[in-house]
Amino acid sequence: QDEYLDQWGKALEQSPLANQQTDVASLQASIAYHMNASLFRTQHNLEKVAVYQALAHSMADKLLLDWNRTQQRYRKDNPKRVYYLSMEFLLGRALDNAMLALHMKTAYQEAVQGLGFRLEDLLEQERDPALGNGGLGRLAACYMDAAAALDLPMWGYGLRYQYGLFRQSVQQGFQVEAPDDWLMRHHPWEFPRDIKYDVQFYGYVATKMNDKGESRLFWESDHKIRAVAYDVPVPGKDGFCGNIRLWASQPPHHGGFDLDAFNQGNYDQSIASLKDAFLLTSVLYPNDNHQAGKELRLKQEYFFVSASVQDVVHRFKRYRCPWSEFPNKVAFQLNDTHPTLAIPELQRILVDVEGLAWDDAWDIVTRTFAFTNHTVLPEALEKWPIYVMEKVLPRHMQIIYDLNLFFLQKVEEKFPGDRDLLNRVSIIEEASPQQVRMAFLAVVGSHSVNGVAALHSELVVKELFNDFSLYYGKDKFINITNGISPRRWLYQANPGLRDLITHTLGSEDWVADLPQLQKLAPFADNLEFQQQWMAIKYANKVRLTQWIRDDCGLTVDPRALFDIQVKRMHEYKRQFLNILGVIHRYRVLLQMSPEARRRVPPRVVIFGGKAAPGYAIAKLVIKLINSVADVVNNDPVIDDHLKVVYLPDYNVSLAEKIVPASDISQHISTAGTEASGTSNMKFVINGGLILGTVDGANIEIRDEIGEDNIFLFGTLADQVADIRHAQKYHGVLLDANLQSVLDAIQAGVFGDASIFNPLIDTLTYGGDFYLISEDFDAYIKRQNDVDALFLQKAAWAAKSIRCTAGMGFFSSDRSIGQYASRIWKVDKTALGNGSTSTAD
Ligand code: GP0
Repeated sequence: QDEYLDQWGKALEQSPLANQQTDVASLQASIAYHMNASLFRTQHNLEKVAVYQALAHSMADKLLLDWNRTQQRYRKDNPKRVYYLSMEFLLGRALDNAMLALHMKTAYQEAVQGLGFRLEDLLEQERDPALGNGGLGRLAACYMDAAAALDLPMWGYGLRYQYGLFRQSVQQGFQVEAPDDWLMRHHPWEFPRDIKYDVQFYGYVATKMNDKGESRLFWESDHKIRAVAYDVPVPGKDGFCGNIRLWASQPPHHGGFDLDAFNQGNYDQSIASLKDAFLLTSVLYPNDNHQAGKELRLKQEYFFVSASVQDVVHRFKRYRCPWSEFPNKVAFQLNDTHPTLAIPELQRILVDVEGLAWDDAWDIVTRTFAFTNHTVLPEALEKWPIYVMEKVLPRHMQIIYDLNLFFLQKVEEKFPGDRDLLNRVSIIEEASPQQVRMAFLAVVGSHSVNGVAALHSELVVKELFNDFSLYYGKDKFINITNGISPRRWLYQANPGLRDLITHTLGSEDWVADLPQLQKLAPFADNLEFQQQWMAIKYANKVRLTQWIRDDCGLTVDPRALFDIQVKRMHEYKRQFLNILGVIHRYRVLLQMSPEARRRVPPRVVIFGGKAAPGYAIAKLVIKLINSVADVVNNDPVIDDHLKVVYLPDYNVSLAEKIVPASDISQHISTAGTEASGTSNMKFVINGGLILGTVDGANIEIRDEIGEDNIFLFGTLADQVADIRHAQKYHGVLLDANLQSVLDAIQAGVFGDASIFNPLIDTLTYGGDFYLISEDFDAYIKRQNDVDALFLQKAAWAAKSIRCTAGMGFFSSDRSIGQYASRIWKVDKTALGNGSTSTAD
C-alpha cells in the first residue's frame, strides 16, 4: 500500500477539507456545502440552529485535519503519552473556542453576516455538552485545553453519557430536574470510531492452563457489553489538536438482538441485552462531592476503565516493546478515585492475560499510575461493599485482596506489631458490611498522590493519608495547585478585557505566558486606565443584566454592586450563609432612614447552581433563596437597594457570561472543606474581587494578589475541630443577628415557615456543623467593608486591576507543566511546534 501514500496525500490536498482559505467567500462556500451535504437542507429552509450546525461542520473540518496530523505524528514518533482518566469532562460549548484557537472568528463573523446571520446568535444555538457535575469535571476540561495548547501528548478518556447533568428549572421556588437530552440533535463535535472493546461483568473465576502450560486464574462471563469510541477534538495551537476519547455502551454481538426469542414471541426477551447496554452509559450520576453507591455506577466505572486500559494496552503492543517499557510509554492520571479500578484491571491483564509474574506486573502498575485527590469530605470518599464488588467483578475482588495482603505484610515489616495501624491502612475496611476503600487502593497503586491546592494537600497528608505518608515517606505526596484555561475564561469570555490587556501589553503573548499579566500592575493607579477597565466591567454587567431580564423577568441596575455566588449547591459551600446574610441586610435596610439607605451602595445578589436531586437540604436552600427574592424584590421600601436573583440552569456557557460581570464573588466554604475551588480563579482573573474564607485556593490567590486585594474572613481550618468539639458539648449559642434572621424566617416573613424547619434545624439541633453561626458576624462585617470600598471608585478599580495582574500563577498551563515534569516525566514534545507536516 505504501506506494500509494503519495497519491492519497495529493488527493487530500485537493479535497474540500484541505481548503484552508480563510477568505469570506471560501468560508461561505464551506458553510453552504455543509448545509446541503451534511445536513441535507437547502437555503430555502434556514433556521438558526441549522445554520449553526453547518457552521460547526465547517469549523470542525479545520480541526479534523489538525487532529489527523497530530495523531499521525504521535503514532510515528511514539513518545511517552499521558492518559487523563476522568468520569467527567465538563467541556462547555465548542464552536467559539475552536474559532478562537484557530484564529478564524473574525473571518467567520463576516462570512455568516454576509449570509444574513449574526455570529453571536448562532453561537447561542449550541447545546452545552454537560458531561460533568462541577469543579472536578471542569478542571479536566481546562487540563485538556492546556495540554493541547502546550503540545503535550495527553489524551482524555471518559464516558459518553447519553444524558448529561440534568437541566434545572425553578417552579414555585423549587428546583425541578429534567433530563439533559444533549444528543437530541446531531452533535458535530464528536466522531464515532470503528474501535470497540468488549467489557464483561459478573461471571466466575476458574483455573486454566495457558500456552506455556502454567496454570492461571481466568475470569469468564457471558455478560458482556461493548464499548465503542467517540473522539472529541481539543483545539490547541499552531496546528496541534488533542483528543478526548469517550466510550459509549452498545450491545455486544448481532446488535444484542435475540432472534430466537423474537421468533418465539418473547419480544421483551429479544431486546433484553439491548436495554442493558443502553442503560449503562445512559446517564451521568448527578452527585458532586458525594458518593451514592449504586451498583450501576460501579459498572460505569469499570466499563470506562476496562475499555480505556484495553485501548492503551493495544496501542502499546503495536510497537512490540518489552512490558518493562510500559511505564516509560504510558502515564495514567486518575482524576479522583472514580477510575481506580484501572489499577487492578491493568494488574489483571498483565498477570492473567499476558502471563507476567505478579511482582513484575505490580512494579509496572505502580510506576504507571498517579492519583489526584479532590476532596477530604468523608461523604465523597468512595467505598464499595465487598459483596457488590465480588458479584460484579469477582476477579478484581481477588486481586484487591491479594494486593492488600502484600501491602499489609510490608507495613507490618516496617512497623512490627502495630495492629491498629494495619487496621487503619487496610484497603478493606472491617465494617459491616466490609468495604473496599477506593482512595487507599489508589494510593497503594500509584507512585504519586497529589492534592489540588496547598492547604488541601496539607490536609491530605495530615488527615486523609497520614499513615500512608509515614509508611511511604513524604515524597509520594505532593501538591499541584489547580489552574484554569486563560483561553476560555478570559480570552473567550471577556473580549473587552482581552483587547485592553493585549493593547496595553503590546501583544497576545500573555495568553500563553500568563505571569505577564503582572505588567498591568503599574497601571493600577492610572485614572484613565481605571476608567477603561471599569467601562469594560460595566459593559459585561449590562450584558448579564439582559440575560437576567430574559431568564428571570427581572430588571436590575447595572450600576449596582454585583455580588455573585455560582457553584454547586452544597452545605459546605454555605450558600445558606449568603442568603442569611441577605436577609440580615434586608432587615437593616428596612430599619434605616431613607437618607441612610441611600448611602449604602445598591446590590444585586446573584445565585446559581444545581443541587443533587437527592440532596434535600441543598434543595431547601434554593427554595429559601427564591422565597427571599420574592419578598425583597417586591418590597417598595427597598426598591433598587437590594435585588436577589436566582439564575436557573447554571452551566459552563452561563458561567462565561456571569464571571466577567462580577464586582464581588463569594467563596465562603467552611475552612478546610473546599479542596481548591476554581471559579474563584476565574472571577479574579476577570478583575472581580472576592469575599472568601481562608480555604482552598483562596489562600494562594491572596498570596499572589496581595492581602489588600481580597476580602477574607472567618474561622481558620485548624480551629474548626475545636469549635465543633465545643459545640458538641456545650451546644450552639447562636449569633444574635443570626437569631433575628431565623426569627424572621420562622415568623413567616418569607412565606410558609414550616417548610424551612429542616434547614434551620441544621443550625440548632444539627449542631451547626458548617459553622455558620460562628462565622456570621465576621461575614456581615466583611460585607460592610465591601460596601465601603465600592463607594470609592478609584480604590476599587485599582484593586480590580491588581487582581487580574496577580493571577499569572493560576493558568492551567502552569498546572499541566507541573504534572508533566513532576509526575508524568514527559516533556512538551519538541515535535509539535509548527512542524505539522507528516506527509513525509
Ligand atoms: C471534588 F471530590 N470536586 C470532588 C467531587 O466529587 N467533585 C468536585 O467537583 C471539586 C472540589 O470541590 C473543588 O474544590 C476543586 O477545585 C475541584 O474538585 C477540582 O479539583 C471545587 O472547585
